[in-house]
Amino acid sequence: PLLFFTSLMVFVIIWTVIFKNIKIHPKHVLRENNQEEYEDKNGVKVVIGHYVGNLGKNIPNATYEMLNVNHFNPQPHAGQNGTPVVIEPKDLLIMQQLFQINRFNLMASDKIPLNRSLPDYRRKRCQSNYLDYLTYPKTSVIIVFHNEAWSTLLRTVWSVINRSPRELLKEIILVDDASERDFLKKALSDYVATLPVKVRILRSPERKGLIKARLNGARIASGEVLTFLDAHCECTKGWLVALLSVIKKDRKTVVCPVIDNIHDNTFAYIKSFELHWGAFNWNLQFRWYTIGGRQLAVRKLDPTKPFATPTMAGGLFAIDKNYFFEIGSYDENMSIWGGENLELSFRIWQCGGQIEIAPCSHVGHVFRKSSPYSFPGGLDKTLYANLARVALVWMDEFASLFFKFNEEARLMKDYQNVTSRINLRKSLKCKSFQWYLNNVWPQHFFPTEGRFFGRIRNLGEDRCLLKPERKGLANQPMGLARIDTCLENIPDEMFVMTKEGFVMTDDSICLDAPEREGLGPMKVKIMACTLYSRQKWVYDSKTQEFRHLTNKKCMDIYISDHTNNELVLRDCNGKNTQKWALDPVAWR
Ligand code: LR7
Ligand code: MN
Repeated sequence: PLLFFTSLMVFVIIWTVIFKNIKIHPKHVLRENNQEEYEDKNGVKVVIGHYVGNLGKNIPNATYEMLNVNHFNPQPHAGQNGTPVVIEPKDLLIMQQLFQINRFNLMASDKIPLNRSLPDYRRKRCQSNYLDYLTYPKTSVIIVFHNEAWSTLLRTVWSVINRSPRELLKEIILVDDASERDFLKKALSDYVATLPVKVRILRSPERKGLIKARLNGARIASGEVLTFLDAHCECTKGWLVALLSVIKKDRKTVVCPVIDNIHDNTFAYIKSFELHWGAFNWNLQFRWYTIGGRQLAVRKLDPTKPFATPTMAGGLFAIDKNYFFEIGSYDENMSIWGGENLELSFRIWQCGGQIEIAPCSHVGHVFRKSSPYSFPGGLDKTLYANLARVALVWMDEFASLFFKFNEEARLMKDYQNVTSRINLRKSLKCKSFQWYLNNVWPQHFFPTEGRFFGRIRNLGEDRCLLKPERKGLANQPMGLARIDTCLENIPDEMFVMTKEGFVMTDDSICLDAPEREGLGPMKVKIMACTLYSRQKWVYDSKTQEFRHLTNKKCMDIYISDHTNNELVLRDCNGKNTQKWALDPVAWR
């Protein structure tokens, strides 16, 4: 058998070298997947992924033909080990044109081999965690796409093939959501037939959107677990076992990887913080915030242990297939893009399941600044209609808060028939949204029972607190609006004050001031909520003073001239600029 095995190996290597035209050094090892492994001069192990059917070699290059350019100029070492791609100055103009097609740097992506190597991003301890992986449930990986680029789509596929134990990977299902590019038709079908893993392609005859496309993929999946990925991801070592082990322990836990960033311009792989979880703001936009105290404690004890998250980003997660259908899969009346991640998250938590992030699972995703697709019927008919459905079905009285500040969604709301989803909620005996906020996300900034919600108005100067508009809100001075413009009912003027004394506004922003005096007047700022005592305040309804809990000073307005005024802390003096009214605003 040894002789047979060696001669087989020799044959395989000769075959690959001749037919795939790869020259390898005698001391190098060529793995089955065309990744070459060797030790460099310093004895450091190097892994290089060779080209395996990038565009421009033998695949029709429709996107470039559209622009009438043929730029493809392979760089075998581009992007290896997650490094950034450098584009030569002479190519910059074409690079910019190509960028528009997918809203990421297509030229850079196309230079990187489809099976580029990536470092192991996990903590050391993760390596010994999943030794019993052969007992885990098997999975179907489902990837939906609409007009995706060849190189990003197939690099996603190759990263799954290269970095998942074959024993756990039942199949990869690609769902083509009515793409309009030729190379995603026959060329793709022909190419996937050559892959060492079973890859099936489902085609939607018309554009359905990612929600219905995923549902179609899920229905035909033969794996016990469904693992969803966006079409521009890269899975890193150990990503799958860390997900499946969670589902093996409890089939009602839905699990997400840590989502790293593949830079939209350089395609560098950038590891992200493991200290974030998913939540959302008053506009129902998905947001990453710092994880809660209980989860921090879990991480301190064991940073490899999965921790709970209030919501998921939506694109990357694994779920037990039967559980997925038991709890109502997706809302089929949601179209194209958006909102389905919150709908699924609320449903899982409110109906008895849970969502976790597995820190030993790292998957990269190309984050883009804008969307390359058309939204048939416009954004209002898709995203806002989807979000209106989320609110109507799952958010109880808090739906009114969302509709109050979102005209687009408010206009769509009366056209939604959500009866079947409400019935689902009843039949599953799901808990209330208030329960969800209190128990799953106690750090939330929604106006639940016993909290003040409204404007905070200064009596001396007729101004009210205003969340500054600029991005990157950390450590900025609090804004102040003149009272005549202060009645516009915009969310930036709304504050929640909790029983514990935190003054919070949308996006987990809190009123903050230093505990001890430094140089100059103490400024009141806004900061990401930490729920530490420096963010605690006491409002005295008799004296109408707003005092900082630890330094006992009073919130005051300091006006130096007409354009410049600031919120500061001063010794309490009973003057009118230290008097504040809390004006409640009705939202129910
Ligand atoms: O009509 C469409 N049909 C599709 O098949 C529109 C899109 N798609 C595909 C598309 O090709 C892609 O593979 O759907 C996938 C998601 O679309 P993207 O990548 O354009 O959007 P995104 O990355 O901004 O999407 C995030 O939000 C979406 C809301 O509907 C989905 O939940 C995505 O899965 C989600 N992506 C992630 O969670 C990855 C991490 C991003 C974050 C945070
Ligand atoms: Mn995406």
